[in-house]
Amino acid sequence: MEQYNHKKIEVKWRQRWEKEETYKVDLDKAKKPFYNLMMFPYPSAEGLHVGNMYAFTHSDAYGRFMKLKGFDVFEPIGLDGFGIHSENYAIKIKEHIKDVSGRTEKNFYNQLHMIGNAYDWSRTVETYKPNYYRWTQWLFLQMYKKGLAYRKKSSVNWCPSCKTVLSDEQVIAGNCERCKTETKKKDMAQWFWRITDYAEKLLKNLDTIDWSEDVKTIQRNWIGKSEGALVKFAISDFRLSIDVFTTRPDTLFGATYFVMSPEHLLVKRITTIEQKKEVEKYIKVAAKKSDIERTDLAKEKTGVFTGAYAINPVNNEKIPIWIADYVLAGYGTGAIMAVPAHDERDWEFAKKYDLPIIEVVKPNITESTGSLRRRPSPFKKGEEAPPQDDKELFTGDGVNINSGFLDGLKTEDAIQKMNDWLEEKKLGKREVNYKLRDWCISRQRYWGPPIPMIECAKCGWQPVLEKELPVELPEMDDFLPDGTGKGPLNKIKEFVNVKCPKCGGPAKRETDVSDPFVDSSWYYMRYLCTDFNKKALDKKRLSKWMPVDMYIGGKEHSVLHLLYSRFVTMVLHDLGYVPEDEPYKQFRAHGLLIKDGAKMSKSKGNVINPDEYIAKYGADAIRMYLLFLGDMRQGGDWRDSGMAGMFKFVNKIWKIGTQIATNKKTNSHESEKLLHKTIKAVGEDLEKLKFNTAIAKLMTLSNVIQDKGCLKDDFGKFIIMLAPFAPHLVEELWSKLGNKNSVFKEKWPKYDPKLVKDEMIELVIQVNGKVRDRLEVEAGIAEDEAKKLALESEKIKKWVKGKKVVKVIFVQGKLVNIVIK
Ligand code: ANZ
Ligand code: ZN
Repeated sequence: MEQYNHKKIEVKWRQRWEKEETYKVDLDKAKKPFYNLMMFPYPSAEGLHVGNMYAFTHSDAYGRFMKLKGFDVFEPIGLDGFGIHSENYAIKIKEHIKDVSGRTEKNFYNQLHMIGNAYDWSRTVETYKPNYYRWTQWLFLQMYKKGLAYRKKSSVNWCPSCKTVLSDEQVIAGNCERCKTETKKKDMAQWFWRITDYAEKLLKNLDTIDWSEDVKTIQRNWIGKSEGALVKFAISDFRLSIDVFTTRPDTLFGATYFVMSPEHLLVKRITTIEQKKEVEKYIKVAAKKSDIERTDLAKEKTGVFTGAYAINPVNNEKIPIWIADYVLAGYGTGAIMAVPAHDERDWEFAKKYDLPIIEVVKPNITESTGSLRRRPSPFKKGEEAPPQDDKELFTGDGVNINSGFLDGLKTEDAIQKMNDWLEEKKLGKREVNYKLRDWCISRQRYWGPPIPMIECAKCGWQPVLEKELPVELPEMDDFLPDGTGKGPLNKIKEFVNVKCPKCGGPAKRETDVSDPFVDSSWYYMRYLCTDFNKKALDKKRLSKWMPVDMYIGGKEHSVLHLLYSRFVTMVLHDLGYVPEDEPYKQFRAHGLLIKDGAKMSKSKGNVINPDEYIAKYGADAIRMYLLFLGDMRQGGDWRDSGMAGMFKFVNKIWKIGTQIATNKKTNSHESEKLLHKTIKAVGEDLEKLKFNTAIAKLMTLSNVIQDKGCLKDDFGKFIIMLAPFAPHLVEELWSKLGNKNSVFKEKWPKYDPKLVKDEMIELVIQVNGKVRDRLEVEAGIAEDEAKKLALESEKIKKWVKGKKVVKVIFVQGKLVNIVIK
């Protein structure tokens, strides 16, 4: 018998697909459009990582399944080639980034061909080519015109190793998302995109999109909506007042001191001469800490008294003003009223500096939700504790005490009443705050699209005219960032010195480039419009194809790419360029692929190189193995033994296939029933992206077919189900069965409902022991299902109507008895 020659077979089919344009979609004529998207890869020169392949294979298997279900599946691919990772690699190997990029692209696309995905290769997109980044710059200009792009000096995140600023989303637990170096805060003027204008919409729309729940939760928390009030505190001995943001205006009677962030602009003004030295010292120390350190609950609180006092507006009490770094400059108003009895941080601070504590909310015994913490008493038995120590920290909702006009009210009512009171007296107002900050998009690096702005001494910042786009990235040899805070482009005089687009006078170009996440914030729409050279996007095209039907990718982009691209889509929608305001109808996150229980990493030497394995086992066997490893959401653990096992399975299918094709064992009906059950079950699994269980079911069926044989036609149905996973192998077997066309021109097989049913039995339904109905049901019917059917029977309803059902008894395979009173 002919051996399974994966090398020959896989190349043969890939060439045929290409020649016959099997996966090319006519975007305008497609009748049942289905946009199947996988995340934009940013490969290094080493190329395809098996982690990419893991994600892509799942996405592709789903796309192929939808194609077999009769959809016109558009599955594009491209390359996100701009960015620091590419640049750093070029620096490392001492080659020019342009040459490296060209090579990377070639190698990467070759690899992508080899894994056998159903890509439409006629619509690739590469972010570093002028015909793409021209439109990325156009996007900047649209933002600018809408007032959503602005330049501001502020305290931004600086990565000392990448020598550039980063957005808040790119700082993960204090470290650079890319190189893991600890970031610093630096005061610099940068370009921002006003994503905060869309905070409410970004939050609200989450309820309308079908995404992995955990990713939605991460976005909700990141947006961080919080409803509260702004309260005005007058400053004693000054004609001045300072606002605080609080989520608990009901605790105002318990505000016993006031805290400003060390960076608050009014600190210098109110600090007394006596306290000046200490305050200045403290400000210096605080400036060195990251926000993460400052807000870490486990860290000991520190602070300094300013010498000044604020007036609590509800009782006109003088309360001391401190500065402390647990209050952040960038949130709310950068100042708080401290309520130590009901806020954990304030509690610790008050204990440390011996500040007064007044309890104003007590737990509502019947419905308390918060936590009550009594500190272990430092006093021995018999000793008298000072009165302050029987105070308790209580952070939950409850009932007000010691609060004048709020006494006796429940927290939610107390909040409303206080807010009404504040608004009436003009001492405050209701306020909504978001944690989300504007997106800092400028980068002091070379390998990105130059930001299309020009600064004129006379006219200020001016946008480059749209017809002048692209602002081409000039060639330069020494593109290393120098850490001065200026991008490398600043070194090229001919690039920098230009004429002002407005007055024609001498002006200077912006030399920062934009964040690579800007490139990837809109690529999925460009895939659909690569044939338009005079505009970025074509609305008619987008109406037909957007939003993306299924997007599969990593969770690590939850608040990066997945949030940015939603924002950009919303803006372009509001500007009339995009018909819908959400980019992805469905998003499913996949888990991580690991190796022998550990994360793959170069230092451990356990990185799987797909090329090597493809050469040894063929792409189909690897695809099958990656899909079989575990549930997509959980990720999987690669083991070479498992890979070898899957290779055996692929060979077994080949063997059965060649037998059936030569008419051996083709007159048996014995596997028919299982075939139809499998068609039903595998279809249901694939709808839910449960590739591993689908493959397991096909393995079971293959055993039965091997044993008992099957009709040629039925074997055809079996391999169509395998086609999403092992497309080359199935094409070859399909043609061996005598078919002329690609198997992907076929339809997903239909099951015969009669054959998927289990044996039927007669289930007797009794009411109080008397037979009142008989139902035909599957022999294996579950208890719940049987009881439900019994109670829904029209005949039974008559007997049960108006009575109370006391008990329902189920006897497997026999009867249901309903006991009524
Ligand atoms: C008084 C109070 C009493 C508070 C109480 C809480 C409990 P979220 O939910 O995160 O919005 N806060 C306000 N601005 C702050 C800043 N810049 N840095 C640090 N903390 C700040 O939290 C809002 C609460 O966090 C506010 O409500 C304020 O403390 C504090 F029993 O005000 B609260
Ligand atoms: Zn000018």
